[in-house]
Amino acid sequence: MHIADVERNNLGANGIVGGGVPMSVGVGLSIQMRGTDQVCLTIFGDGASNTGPFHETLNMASIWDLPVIFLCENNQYAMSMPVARAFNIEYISQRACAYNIPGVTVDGNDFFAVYDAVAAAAARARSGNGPTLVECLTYRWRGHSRSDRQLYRTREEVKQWREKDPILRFADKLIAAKLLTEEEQEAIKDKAIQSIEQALVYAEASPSPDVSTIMEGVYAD
Ligand SMILES: Cc1ncc(C[n+]2csc(CCOP(=O)(O)OP(=O)(O)O)c2C)c(N)n1
Ligand SMILES: [Mg+2]
Repeated sequence: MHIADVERNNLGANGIVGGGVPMSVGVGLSIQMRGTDQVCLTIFGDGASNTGPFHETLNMASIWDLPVIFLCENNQYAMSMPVARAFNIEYISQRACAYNIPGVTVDGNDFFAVYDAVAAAAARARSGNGPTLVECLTYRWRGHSRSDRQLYRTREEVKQWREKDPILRFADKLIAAKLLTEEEQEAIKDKAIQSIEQALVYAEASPSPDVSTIMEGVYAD
């Protein structure tokens, strides 16, 4: 969960649901003040969009026309809470109207639909017109955690969504457009599996960090 790679402009995920969203106002303001053509993309869940910081952030990004894209990964559940019980609106993107910014909902399992929506939001941000809320409809295939017995949903529901696998749909389109062969697809898959296996071997062979480093990177006000 807590991956970050500042050198590649990935400022990190946050263990506090909704906690990462407000960072986008700081990043957006920084981009605006420095006058670069960067855009901040902040990704959060359906559950996060029911937290207070989500609303405060959209409001502030809107009044200052910040170059931010709010991307809500609506995977239908916040732990065991289905969106149908947590929202009284059809689409989370409808909330954008409260902040006078565009809000769109796309098939989050369709690579091209997501690409187009994010590209349009990035173009708008770069032209100084401010943020966009993009809601991507998708699904969480597995339980929230290993101890999740998933009693709140049916196997049939999971099966139906597994059939909409975004990676396979993307590959099918590339193959149909003759941009990819089935052999190349297999080779990409093998390479990915190999790199994961190598990472596992590397991690298991690496020494545990020294106890003296336990407080590194930890701070409190
Ligand atoms: C402020 C806060 N409340 C509760 C939790 C416990 N919690 C961890 S994940 C989660 C659900 C998050 O749902 P969503 O935003 O939809 O993200 P998803 O897990 O579906 O990616 C909750 C309630 C937390 N980490 N932080
Ligand atoms: Mg969710």
